[in-house]
Amino acid sequence: MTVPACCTSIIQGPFPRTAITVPLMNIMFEAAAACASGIEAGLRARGIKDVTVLAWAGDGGTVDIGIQALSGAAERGTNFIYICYDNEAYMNTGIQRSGATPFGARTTTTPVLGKKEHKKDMPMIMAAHGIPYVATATPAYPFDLMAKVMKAKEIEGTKYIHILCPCPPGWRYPADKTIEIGRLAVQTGMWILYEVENGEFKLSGPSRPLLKKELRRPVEEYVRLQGRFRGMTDEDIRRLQEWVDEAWERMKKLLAP
Ligand SMILES: Cc1ncc(C[n+]2csc(CCOP(=O)(O)OP(=O)(O)O)c2C)c(N)n1
Ligand SMILES: [Mg+2]
Repeated sequence: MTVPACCTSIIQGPFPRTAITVPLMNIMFEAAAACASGIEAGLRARGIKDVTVLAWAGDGGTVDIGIQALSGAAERGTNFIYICYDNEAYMNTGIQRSGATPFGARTTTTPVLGKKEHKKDMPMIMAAHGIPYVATATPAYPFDLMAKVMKAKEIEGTKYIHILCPCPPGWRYPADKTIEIGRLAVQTGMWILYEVENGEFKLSGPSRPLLKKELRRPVEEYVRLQGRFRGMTDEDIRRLQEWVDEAWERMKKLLAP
């Protein structure tokens, strides 16, 4: 496993008190995919085939600073799984906005009015690399998440999984609402659960009925539960809703008939 600077660096802990039970390299912020590429090449050179190489990085470490190393690894077809756990800001250093922060969210670098740009669509960027497997997930649907990781493990080549991870202090809500907020992200359509297998797009269980707009809950329900969105005006919420609906229209065109 490789882990760049992020909140996981804290969970993994300093040797010998690590909570992770596999060999792990804590690497520079931008280098998760580059380091994992090196490990994969080393294993290949030694003829070792029964080890899964996993890069595990935050959204800042993936969609901003780590994107070039990740894109290079995907272009080379590096045989590894790259997981981005996305709490939608640089949380370890105290909530700075990232490319993955959604429109309207207040962070320490987008203080009063919230972020004015929309979230970068990283899973689609990875799908455009033509890699064999891309998936989105959230721990609010744990069996869907586990099934995707197990599937990725059996596929040869570059696999990318993007996990939306609600963060109580960063999103400003009580911790016992974590599952509810993860589910609302999906039910409002803010976060679409899908897989791209060899170029073929497929919606995953909880997102499948939501192609019908009337079955999606309004994004306002998701926004109102979180303090980070407190600065949003009604017009902002309308804009966010429009962005969600447009994402679904694009998804509709990509799905196999
Ligand atoms: C080159 C570099 N710049 C800045 C930092 C400081 N830094 C450490 S962790 C972090 C935030 C990481 O954000 P993200 O990747 O989203 O992971 P999270 O902390 O949210 O889990 C930053 C800015 C660093 N370690 N290296
Ligand atoms: Mg983050």
